[in-house]
Amino acid sequence: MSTYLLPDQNDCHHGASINAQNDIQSDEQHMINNLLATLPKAKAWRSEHIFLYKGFWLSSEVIKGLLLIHKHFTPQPTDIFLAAFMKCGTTWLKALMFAIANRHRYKLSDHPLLRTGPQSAFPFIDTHIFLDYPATNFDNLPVPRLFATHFAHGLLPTSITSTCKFVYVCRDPKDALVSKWHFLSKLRSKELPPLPFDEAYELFCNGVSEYGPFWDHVLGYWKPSQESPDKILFLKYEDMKKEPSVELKKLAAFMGMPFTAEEEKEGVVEEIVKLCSFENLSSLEVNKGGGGGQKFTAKVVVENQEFFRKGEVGDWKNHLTEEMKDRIDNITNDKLKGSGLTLGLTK
Ligand code: PAP
Repeated sequence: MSTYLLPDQNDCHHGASINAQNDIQSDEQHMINNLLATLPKAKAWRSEHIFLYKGFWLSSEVIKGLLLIHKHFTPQPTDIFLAAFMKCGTTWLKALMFAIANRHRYKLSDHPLLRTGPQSAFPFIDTHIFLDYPATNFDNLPVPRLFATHFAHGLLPTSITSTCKFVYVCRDPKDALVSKWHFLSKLRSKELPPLPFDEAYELFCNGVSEYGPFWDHVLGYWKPSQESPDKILFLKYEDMKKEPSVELKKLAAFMGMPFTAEEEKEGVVEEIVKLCSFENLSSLEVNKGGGGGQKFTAKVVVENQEFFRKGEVGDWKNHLTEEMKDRIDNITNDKLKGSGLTLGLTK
């Protein structure tokens, strides 16, 4: 059963009547199986195969999640989605957004994030939607309801993308690749041979990895963020590392909860930055293997500690040769050309 933090009740089970079974009705499962049978497939990083669905490579589990979101999720205009490609900053942003939204409910010195991993701050909808199916009920979540997703903008129902605000965080693709390879290598099915880094690199450059292609994902949010900056806030991991307070203030204002002059004077911004910093969160017992984590499928639970590795900009230098770096930078330059977006060291 999934648990999420709710105001004034720590660690509440969320949902009015949650069914912990992965209880997809047989006609729906049948429909999903039929769909999977028609999709092109490729080597996955975690499991055996990923499937090409509407231009993006997805695991069978999250395709199921996506179909259920389309069928069952009713957005509210106050909902705020945190969207990102894998390993670009979801854990960090989850903590920050939760801390911003609930700053009048909790004392920062005795904050639930000190006892519970950021994964529990709010639901990762891609899988949550089917873990609790068919009784998934998000009505208990406080307003604004916060959701995280790795789905590309174009894959989500327009009922969501036209109604809700999105915070998108992206990162130098070289660091996202390295982080993703480490993460999914740990989760990779033991029945499969390990995925060597060079092979993962090749797949990544060809766009083939869970939720990829990376560049299409980023552009899918970048373009609408330029047209409607009030609807999509586009953040970069690197900017957040460099000037966390500046980015945090931007984030709070976008969420409709700007810091008051008094809060700023009292140092609330800096305190939230500190609470949610890699150094602080990764040193907490609960994030060092002290229990808790994120349930991805009925069988796969990822412990909190797996979401904290180095938390640095530029770790790609320890994994990529000069030639590998140039190739990926060239792809990034090509793909982003004319968009006005730069990533990593590219121009
Ligand atoms: P997800 O896609 O599985 O949700 P996500 O949280 O987006 O993962 O990314 C994890 C990365 O963010 C890790 O990067 P690394 O492998 O390069 O180290 C992780 O260390 C980093 N990270 C986690 N929490 C923070 C934080 N509070 N501040 C900065 N970086 C963080």
